[in-house]
Amino acid sequence: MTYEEYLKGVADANRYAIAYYVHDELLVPDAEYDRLYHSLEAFETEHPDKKAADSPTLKVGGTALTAFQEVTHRVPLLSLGDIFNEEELDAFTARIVESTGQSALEFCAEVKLDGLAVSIIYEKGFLTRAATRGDSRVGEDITENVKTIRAVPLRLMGENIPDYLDVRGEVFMPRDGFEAWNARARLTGGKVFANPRNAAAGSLRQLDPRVTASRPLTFNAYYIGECSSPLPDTQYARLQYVKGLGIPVNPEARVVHGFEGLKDFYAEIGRKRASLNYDIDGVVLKVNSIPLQESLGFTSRVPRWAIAYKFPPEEEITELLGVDFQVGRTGAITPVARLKSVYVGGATVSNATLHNADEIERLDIHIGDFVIVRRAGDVIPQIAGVVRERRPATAVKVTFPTHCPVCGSEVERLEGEAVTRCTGGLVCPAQLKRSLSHFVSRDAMDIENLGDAIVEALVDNKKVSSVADLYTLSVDDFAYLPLDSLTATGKQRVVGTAVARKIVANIDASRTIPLNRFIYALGIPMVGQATALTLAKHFASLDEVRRASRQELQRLPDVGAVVAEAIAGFFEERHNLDVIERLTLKPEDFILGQGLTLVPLSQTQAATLNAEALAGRTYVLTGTLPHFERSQVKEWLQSLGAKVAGSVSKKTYAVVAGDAAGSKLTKAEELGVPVMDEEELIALLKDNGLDPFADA
Ligand code: 9MJ
Repeated sequence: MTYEEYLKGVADANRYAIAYYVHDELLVPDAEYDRLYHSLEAFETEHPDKKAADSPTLKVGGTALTAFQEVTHRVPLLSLGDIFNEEELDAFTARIVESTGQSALEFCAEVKLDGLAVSIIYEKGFLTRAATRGDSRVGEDITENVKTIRAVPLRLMGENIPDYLDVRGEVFMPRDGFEAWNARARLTGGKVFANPRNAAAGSLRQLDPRVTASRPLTFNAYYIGECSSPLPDTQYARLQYVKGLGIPVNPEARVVHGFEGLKDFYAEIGRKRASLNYDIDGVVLKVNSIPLQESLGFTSRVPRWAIAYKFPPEEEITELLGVDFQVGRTGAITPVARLKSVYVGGATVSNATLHNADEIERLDIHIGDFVIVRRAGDVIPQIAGVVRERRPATAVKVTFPTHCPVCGSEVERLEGEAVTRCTGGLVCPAQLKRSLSHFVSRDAMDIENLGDAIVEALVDNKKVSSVADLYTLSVDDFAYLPLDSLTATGKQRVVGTAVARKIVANIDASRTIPLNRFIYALGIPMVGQATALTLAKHFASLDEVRRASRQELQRLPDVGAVVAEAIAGFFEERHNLDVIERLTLKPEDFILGQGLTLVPLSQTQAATLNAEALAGRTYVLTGTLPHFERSQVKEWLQSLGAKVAGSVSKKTYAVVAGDAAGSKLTKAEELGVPVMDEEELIALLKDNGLDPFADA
């Protein structure tokens, strides 16, 4: 690579990054970007003296500092006044109408990002300094840390780059990055953050920029503190100007009119709040015209032309009443916090996950503690922290049980594992109930009418001690099963003959089942529908899957060492083999005298499938399709290498929508994600060698 080629490579890489982070456009595939990046790295290793000041390789972070330097902001960072209701909004707009004499006011309405305010200075187009807000006049120099944020360009882009620019905005951690970071930290014993704001603050306050570089931070600009070039004369146009220089701005910002426009914006963002990929704590409303802003000026502390209109919080304090330990299908014991009900993040919360034993230790949580509950987006409620000062003297430390709360077997925690498990296996009624529920579920054996209440009753009345026993049950076994609930007249409710007949017929109908569904139904740890399908496609029979070595398993797509270990380990357990044998051989005690028949994938499917055809694409299914079940469509798409997700995002490749499609379709339309109907889906499948009508 020549020096000229290197410089062009740097410019290209930066152009791709700005397209991605600022304009949400992918100009080249990831692999192409990676190749370019590595070639730049290689050149820099050979010619360290020629390394460009805006090379993307600088994003990994340079040498560590010993302390942060103070910096005095040439123009102080603004803080905003807060309002909480419509009356206060009315007062805010009325004041502006009165002092400007204008009634048709235009505002720039923005979301209020909940991160850390920073000032970033560009000189002659290059990022030269970044600082925290501090006390608004004096902050800390965090230049090296901010330089590692992928969304922050090291060099501005475009034609008329100002000599000097001080741009302000928020550094924050997106929710997906925060969740992924914490999930990993919980597995590996790393640093767990209470919320994305703390995560962003903690990540920026690192003396070693390489640590900051490892955290999924991003940035949105919302204000210009100072600029040497003439600027547009509205806030909204200034945001577009900043965006044009290659600095990301939040896409929700827009111009609205008058009190009604502000009210609508607040309501609309409020509805959208849970589905955004970042925390916001309100909206920021700014008079759009800069000359009007200047005429309005400041009160002693805050501008008269802008206000923060806050949302109800996504964190609240409540009391920990107790901790339950739930036992899952694989014996994993999950602590669940029972809370005094509290309204938070748009819902009443009375339970929150405590994840595992480490989390209980980390929080040093006591029954009777006041805890901070966080409920943001569609993630299950979490305990973000404990308010230590409010711990009552009577509080009792929570300890993890040494024995299973359901069956009394010892619990064990394997080396390097985050979870603690009950060792009782299917002797444990809790595990048996969950195994049964999974076994009969729609994507597994699809045995209808056999809901959780009946499964509970079967186990509690000792009608079954493994999933194989299902096939030995008669109509009478079900008909007189007592259910937990009472009838309206206070009598014991039972399943009844009509439902019992249906269940037995449905059990019977499940005796012939595609191999992939059966593998999934077994509930092998780490084996979901996609992996089950991979196994069924690769191996002709269950026997072959059972006998496959760890090495053989690892050669399959998407099967790593951990999954291979889980599969092989499952088939090494005596009681699992016993259950499978009873299910698939034809023991006399089975009603109708017959076990299961496992059908391999049909010839048409197995022979023509190109398992990579749709690799890298994520589809979302919604609504009712005229001819096919969603679970069937999901299998087909997965068999062609696609992923099928439950919710729509910018990364969704397409949404397959049937009748009565709801919010997912709306979301797809909002995000501009392509939508296909069943006919288009059939064409797609056929184009890739899969005829959906062949198996019908
Ligand atoms: C936040 N936090 O998202 C401002 N902010 O403008 C937005 N903060 C702000 N604007 C001037 N969108 C001072 C603060």
